[in-house]
Amino acid sequence: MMTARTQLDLNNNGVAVITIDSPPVNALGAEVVAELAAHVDSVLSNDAAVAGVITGANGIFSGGADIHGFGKPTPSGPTLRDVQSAIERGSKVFVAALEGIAFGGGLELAQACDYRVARNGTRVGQSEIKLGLLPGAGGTQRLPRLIGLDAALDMDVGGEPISSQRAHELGLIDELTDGNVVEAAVAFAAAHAKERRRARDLAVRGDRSGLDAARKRAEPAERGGLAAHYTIDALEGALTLPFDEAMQNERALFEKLRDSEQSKARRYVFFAEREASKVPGVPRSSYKAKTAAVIGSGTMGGGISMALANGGIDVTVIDVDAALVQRAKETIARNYDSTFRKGRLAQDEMERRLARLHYSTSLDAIAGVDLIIEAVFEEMDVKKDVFRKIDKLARPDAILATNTSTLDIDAIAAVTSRPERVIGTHFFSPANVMKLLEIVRGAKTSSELIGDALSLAKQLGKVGVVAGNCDGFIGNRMLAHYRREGDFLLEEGATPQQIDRVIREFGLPMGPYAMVDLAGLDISWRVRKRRNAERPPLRRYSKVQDRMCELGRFGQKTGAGFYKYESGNRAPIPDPDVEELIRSVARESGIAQREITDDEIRKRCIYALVNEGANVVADGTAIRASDVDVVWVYGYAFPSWRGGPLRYAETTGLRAVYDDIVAFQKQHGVYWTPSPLLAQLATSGGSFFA
Ligand code: 3H9
Repeated sequence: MMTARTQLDLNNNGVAVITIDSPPVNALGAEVVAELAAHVDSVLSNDAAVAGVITGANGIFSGGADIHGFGKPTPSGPTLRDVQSAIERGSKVFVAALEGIAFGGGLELAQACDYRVARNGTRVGQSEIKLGLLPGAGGTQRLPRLIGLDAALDMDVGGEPISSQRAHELGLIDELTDGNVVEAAVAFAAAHAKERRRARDLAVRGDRSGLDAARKRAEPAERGGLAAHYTIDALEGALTLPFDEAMQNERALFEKLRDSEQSKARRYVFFAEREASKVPGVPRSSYKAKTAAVIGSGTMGGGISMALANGGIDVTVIDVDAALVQRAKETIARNYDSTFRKGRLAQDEMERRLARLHYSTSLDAIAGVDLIIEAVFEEMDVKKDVFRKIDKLARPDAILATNTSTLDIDAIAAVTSRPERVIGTHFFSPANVMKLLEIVRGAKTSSELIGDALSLAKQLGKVGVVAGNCDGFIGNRMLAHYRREGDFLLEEGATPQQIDRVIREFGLPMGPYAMVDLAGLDISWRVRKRRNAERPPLRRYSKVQDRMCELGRFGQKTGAGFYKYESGNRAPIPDPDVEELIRSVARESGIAQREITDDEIRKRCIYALVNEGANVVADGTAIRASDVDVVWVYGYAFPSWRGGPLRYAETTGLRAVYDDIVAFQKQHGVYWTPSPLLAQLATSGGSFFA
């Protein structure tokens, strides 16, 4: 529970200072807002006060409205909008003193003040859209009046925070300071006490051209874009309606979003992400690595090295041969340069990151570093060999991590003298971009090390999810079922392009076949060969992908996979040869082809995830159902507006999902054995999240 508190201090030569002090992020919950309202009234009615300053305690202004409050009945007390109106109606100048962060409703509170003073380094943002909301306290009305419509559109629809420096350039912040921001704001308020400057009185700069373009760019409303469309509608009100009417319009749109399934799902993901870092029996850690070595300089090794350098860690990239190391160095430099050219990375920051990267052909470079991540070929013997060497050279307290996506962590740890220091860190490709880090605990991994790995994930700006040690862990274990159904559907008559379209329409950015073409068919071929040895011989098995691999169709890198690719172009082109190959595999396997509906594709691919997701929870591979959803949202781009596979199943109705799975079992056999956990929840009216 947060302790709701605000303070009022009238001892600043007539400038009253109101401090929001409600850890952890000074969220504006009902109690905080009620106290704020009372303090604003006292400042306005106190003749000794010439002006007011509003600030936040503990180095931050505010993280915005209290997100916990959105699912609850509306409280009867004053709202944030009432506080804003009181400031605007009153006769005194208010100055917001910003530091740390001012997000969402926090930034909107500041916009209702006459002026804003910020400490350098503050980040400000209208982040509501990430929660499927829109700024509901004037962020679509005061903001375009302060910084112009196009810049407001960027902030409201993009949702990314901007620096105080940029906000100053845009006119959102009136003064920057390196010193004490409250003192600076008090001085500013005293100096401008007679100069009211209400955002609501300013004219909106801009026209509707940006709005029209943004509408075209936005995802369709029914496919995750609801908040974007409503935000644009609310911003349009700044051009077409008087201020108070536009505010009412904004409020009505905000309430519709707050009650929408898309926003509920995104808010669920917000809390699920934070929950994932809380692991029973694992102590909270504030571990930070300073130095690291990554063994293996391929796509994964290079991406992981960049992720580490981005997190402020000095990294040595190690590979056996100088040519490989040189190639990695060039690829990394090219990747940074391309991000810089797209305007997503400042030059000085790019240079700092590049300076953190070192290269070596000798394993000796791992001696002395805090963290070692092995990212060599996905082959058990190769990994074991590397770990034997690491064990001899690494510092006793170093973290020994393996970036495997499927292999047994315990078998790898067993070749070392310190299995308690060995952990799996499964990065997702491209590792410098994807937010998920699966942290795989071996049987002997120490709890402290798991805590440190979760803290490391945070240092890298990633979401860490702890997974048990099994083939594929959480994500890839479920993926195998999704892919299997895709391949069976191909044999039964669907085409790769049909399946990919259905999955895209469901909300993933890529279907399974565009994805496998991108990742390379050879990667999963290797895993399949290993798994084939374990598969009961009479079980149905699709040979489609093996046949493609035998023809050298490894995907984009060979110009052909499930699609054809023109040289230098990543756009997939449907290929009649592939359809013929699939037909011939179906004939050989005695499978009669038929028309497959989109509905069947969606259910068989997504429910395969749900069923295995339930097994993953039941056997403890995932600590909780929401961890499964976090893995799928951040590792596989499952649409966050659906919340993840298990939440999706719940909103669809567990009973309905279960009944379909039972029907699939009758038709297709053993692969569709319903998860006992799903069966139990579906038949008893239970919930994964109870
Ligand atoms: C809004 O403002 C609507 C308005 O337009 C209209 C109103 C009418 N509420 O992330 P962390 C908790 S919508 C409640 O680990 P960090 C969080 O759950 C809101 N709780 O720390 C966690 O709790 P726990 C718009 C919140 O330093 C703890 O704080 N605002 C809120 O890495 C620490 O969080 C946003 O979208 C909140 N608003 O990052 C901002 N925010 O320890 C959303 C955080 O129990 N928040 N908590 O797990 C963030 O982006 C990040 O949390 C923040 C801190 C940058 C603030």
